[in-house]
Amino acid sequence: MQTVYFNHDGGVDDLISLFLLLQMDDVNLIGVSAIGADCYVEPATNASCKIINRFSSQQLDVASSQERGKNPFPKGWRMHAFFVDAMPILNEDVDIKSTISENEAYEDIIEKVMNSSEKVTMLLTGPLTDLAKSLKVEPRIEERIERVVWMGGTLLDKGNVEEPEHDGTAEWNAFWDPEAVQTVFDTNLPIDMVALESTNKVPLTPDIRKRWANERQFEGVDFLGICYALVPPLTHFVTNSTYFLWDVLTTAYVGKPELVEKEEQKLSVITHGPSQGRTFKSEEGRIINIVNDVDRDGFFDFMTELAKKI
Ligand code: AGV
Ligand code: CA
Repeated sequence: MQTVYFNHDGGVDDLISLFLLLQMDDVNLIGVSAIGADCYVEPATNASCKIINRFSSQQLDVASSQERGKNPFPKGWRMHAFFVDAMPILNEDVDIKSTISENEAYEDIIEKVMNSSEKVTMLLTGPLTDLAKSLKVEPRIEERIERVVWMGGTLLDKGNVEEPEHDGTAEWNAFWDPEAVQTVFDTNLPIDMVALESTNKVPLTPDIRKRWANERQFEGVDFLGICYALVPPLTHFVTNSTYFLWDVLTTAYVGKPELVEKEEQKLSVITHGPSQGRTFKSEEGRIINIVNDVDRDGFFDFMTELAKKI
């Protein structure tokens, strides 16, 4: 059994990650928080509560972050959380056990990690801002954290940021708050970084949508299909808006590590200038486990089977 805390930023794949995490038998989920990075934080927090109340019997209040990053996400992407939050499947009358926490995200992280009897796996599918803040406010959490599993970063020449004043070498979660990456890299925490090298292999494609459509008699698979109807698939070629299953792969890696390949490298991060958010190999860097490959079919089978469990 793994003890897991989940901090996310409310995108379609972040919210689906929460849904799938709740279906994993060997995961004890002790906390959830949302940050307004690739989302607006209010609908992201509300949607998270609704997913927990609808798809799990657990009581788990959701904490919301008040942090802001250096480089804001495009508004169009941030709107997705509103659409998920409004879905009828999340708005039926159900028992409301889980609500919004009184704590801010960083306070919730400190409280949950310090009170856990087991060491905690910190799963983050957005920027590292809340974790960095909790480490600064309460450095003792470091020894209570088993490892950090983060969707972010890349060693590829081409990242996924296409913004003025940037050279395109960074991944977005790192670009949103490069200093937070620096803060977390400066600890001794083991870090598994699910980089674009692996997530580039799991684009949303029309064939996977078709598969979910054909299995929509399962309520959880229907939920996947409806959520992924909000975002553009890979059809002709990759564009700036093409959707990948970045965070879902990161979450699936926690539940089924055999799905991926990893390599150890010493990495640093650039915090200023046109390459800010870029993670790169350097002798002065710190050791990171980079997840750089995935069994694509095994991954889609795993996530679709998890969705059938509800
Ligand atoms: O860089 C990937 C991260 C993941 O955590 N996010 C989306 C995932 O939740 C940012 C992002 C990059 N490209 C995007 C993103 C796109 N085309 N649409 C929405 N978000
Ligand atoms: Ca995300």
